[in-house]
Amino acid sequence: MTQLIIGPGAMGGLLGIKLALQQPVVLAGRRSLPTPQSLTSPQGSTTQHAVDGRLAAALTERDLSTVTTVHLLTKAYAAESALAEVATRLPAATPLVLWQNGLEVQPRLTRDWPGPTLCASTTEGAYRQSDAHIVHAGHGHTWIGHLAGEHASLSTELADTLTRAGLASQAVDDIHQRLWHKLAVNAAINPVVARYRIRNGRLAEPRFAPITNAIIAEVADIMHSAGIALPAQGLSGLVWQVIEDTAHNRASMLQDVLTGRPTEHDAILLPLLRLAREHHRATPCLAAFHRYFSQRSATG
Ligand code: KPL
Repeated sequence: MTQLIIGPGAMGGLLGIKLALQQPVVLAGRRSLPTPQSLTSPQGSTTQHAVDGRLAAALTERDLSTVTTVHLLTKAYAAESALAEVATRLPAATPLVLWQNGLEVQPRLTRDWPGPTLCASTTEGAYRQSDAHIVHAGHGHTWIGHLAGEHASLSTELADTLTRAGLASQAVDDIHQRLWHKLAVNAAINPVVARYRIRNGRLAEPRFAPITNAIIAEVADIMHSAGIALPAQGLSGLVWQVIEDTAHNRASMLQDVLTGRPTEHDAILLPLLRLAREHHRATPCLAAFHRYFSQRSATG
């Protein structure tokens, strides 16, 4: 009954620590983690947790023989290669849960992975203060489901497990739409704040608001043309609400830029650009941001 977590970043570490209070957990990554790990709660108290942190490539078939679920929490661009490091040594058809941003990797792995493949979308707030210290900055909610609405009982079982571990979760049959809404919000915020190196709240300033609104209009047009339901309050309403709620945040893509990591521009922008091409929609802003980040990553 072991849960394997691949990608021991902030959210992977938080998930590992929480689940380990109930059942065996292996936290696997490309480098080993110090143990114990400190976890600071949203209320500010810090606790110490022994974790079974391992190098993914060194895990043997025997280490993996009791794995009942794989949670993949790497960045989107690293998901498939990280999974490939352990895939052939896992029990046949092990259920897989994908926690990535965007919608690049989820359809591919749902098609190719031999076991049931679920997607998770979360609003839990967490960041790593160091290799040995995770801060759970704010409680959120997690939704779990299959892209085509299959595996309902497995989704419910997993959501219950996460909820018992202290991460409020719910199984849903519309995870595809929820991932699209998250992608739309990310597309309107992340490229702009990462390019101009600003916190989310500054998007409301006269210099940046027109850019944000132009992206919102392009994304809403693409979703509408493709028949993807827009959020109840409209895309603009949702995006500006998230900007207000996260005004002090450094968005994930900005953090990637500031720490010299690759950005998730493909995972966030490519599904939109592809859909726009399919439906003959114009995307000058989205295409310009995608070009900017592609050139940036090509030149290092
Ligand atoms: O999810 C986010 C991110 O940082 O990637 C947003 C919604 C942009 C909040 O910062």
